Amino acid sequence: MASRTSDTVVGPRSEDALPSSATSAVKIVIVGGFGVGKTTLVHSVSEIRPLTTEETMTQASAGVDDLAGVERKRMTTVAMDFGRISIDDELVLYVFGTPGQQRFWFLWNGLFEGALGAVVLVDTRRLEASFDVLGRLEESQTPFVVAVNAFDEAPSYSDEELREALDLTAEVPLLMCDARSRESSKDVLLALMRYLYSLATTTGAK
Ligand SMILES: Nc1nc2c(ncn2[C@@H]2O[C@H](COP(=O)(O)OP(=O)(O)OP(=O)(O)O)[C@@H](O)[C@H]2O)c(=O)[nH]1
Ligand SMILES: [Mg+2]
Repeated sequence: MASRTSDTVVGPRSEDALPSSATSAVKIVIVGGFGVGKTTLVHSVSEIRPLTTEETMTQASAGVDDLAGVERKRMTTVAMDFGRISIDDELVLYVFGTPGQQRFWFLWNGLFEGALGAVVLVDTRRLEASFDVLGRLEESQTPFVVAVNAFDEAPSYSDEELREALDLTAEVPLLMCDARSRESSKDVLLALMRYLYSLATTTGAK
């Protein structure tokens, strides 16, 4: 359980809001089960000091939070992560990381407002932690890509096995990543942008 005494809220500075040359800003969300690496990804891609609302997990979380596979985890997101990345001179992405713990999921509706798409981060040690997330995205018809965050001890599966386990349709992009790497995390965001673009062009949407 999170402790209210150890709030860490670190925000971007006001001058970080929008690069002066950017003409389009797109909001995307990073979702996934508890401890899959959402905060890590937002921090690794952000070109501004990210906003982060993490709290220390205490002994009181024993029996409440499923720490299997993430025993060393000490902090958890209680509201959101926020970062920014410029893709080129014209396009800037605002990246929102959601809380992974189900008891904070009531915050999702606000975080999803205006989002064009989502990245679902997955840990193969705990695939089932992604099921609810995927269901909610399908319900809300939010386009998404799935990125498997490769933890060292995690089992590796073929794309076919993963697609079957996660019940992904063939068109949903599935890729591997290392959320700690800026390049790898950026590739995930670019895969989402390419997917959104392909959906927009095939459906004739603007
Ligand atoms: N080995 C390895 N560790 C990682 C990777 N990504 C994240 N971690 C570690 O995994 C732990 C959990 O990462 P977080 O980024 O806090 O996960 P989260 O999804 O934001 O967690 P919640 O907000 O609690 O749901 C941290 O200790 C990270 O350092 C990765 O790609 N490889
Ligand atoms: Mg987090």
